[in-house]
Amino acid sequence: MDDFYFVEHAEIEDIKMSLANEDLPSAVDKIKDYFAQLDSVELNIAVTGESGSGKSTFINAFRGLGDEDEGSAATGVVETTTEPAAYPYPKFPNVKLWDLPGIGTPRFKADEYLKQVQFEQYDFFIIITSERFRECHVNLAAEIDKMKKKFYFIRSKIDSNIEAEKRKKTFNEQQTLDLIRNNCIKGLEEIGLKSPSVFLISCFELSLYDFNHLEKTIEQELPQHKRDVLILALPNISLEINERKKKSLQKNIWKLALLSASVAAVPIPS
Ligand SMILES: Nc1nc2c(ncn2[C@@H]2O[C@H](COP(=O)(O)OP(=O)(O)OP(=O)(O)O)[C@@H](O)[C@H]2O)c(=O)[nH]1
Ligand SMILES: [Mg+2]
Repeated sequence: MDDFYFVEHAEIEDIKMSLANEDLPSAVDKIKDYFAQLDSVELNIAVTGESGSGKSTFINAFRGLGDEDEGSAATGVVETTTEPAAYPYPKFPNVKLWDLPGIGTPRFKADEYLKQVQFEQYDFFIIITSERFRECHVNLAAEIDKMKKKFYFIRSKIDSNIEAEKRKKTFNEQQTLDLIRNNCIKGLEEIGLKSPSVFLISCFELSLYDFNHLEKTIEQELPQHKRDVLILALPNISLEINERKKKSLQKNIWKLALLSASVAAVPIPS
């Protein structure tokens, strides 16, 4: 599957060859194989952080579900997640978000934690905090890096901070966001991380703050075949995401057109 990224170009050439040789059925078979392969691409996203940081709420939001919708992750004010639990996208079951147990308990050890949650199965990790980043977050990030996996830092519940700051006469939203971001970055740098980036998110207001930027960054850093699958699975929360979906679909339109044209080209028995 790792070679899939390169298959696309080779495969296009292959289909062209079949067509040039006037072998429509074999070109059609190749296109069918391509779509079957696309259906089988798996993407596993691990979501971790301290208990109560908003992991389960983020998972629901990232799948376009409300906290009380059918199939959503349980959320609440008491500790709810103790085992990794998979939450597939309703229309793309091979794309899964994993709700991992909370980190940061006194006995927390990053290497043991990663072993316990079977880190190899995830494509990348999302590390969430609703406050400052602490040593447990950085230790975990360092350990994930050691395992050659990617991670993204999220500072959650930004809506609560904005609401609280609004009560001040000198309130300025951009300044508040910059302050939170810089504070998080400084905290991460102080405990040993170089040039970290932090995404500010409110799961209650996805179209605000850095949600779109986070999605775009993840997409850009994924291999091509996984990128297409993620784009299609994401909820339609902004015009920008819809545009990206459109582009991704447009890439495959010629294949679908050829498939449908091939139906008309089947010889009719006398
Ligand atoms: N205001 C605000 N509250 C949030 C946000 N995200 C989560 N919450 C609230 O924070 C509380 C904890 O959220 P959960 O998603 O259950 O947290 P968790 O990290 O899954 O917690 P555990 O399963 O116990 O580890 C819930 O009451 C959520 O409604 C957010 O973006 N904004
Ligand atoms: Mg939870």
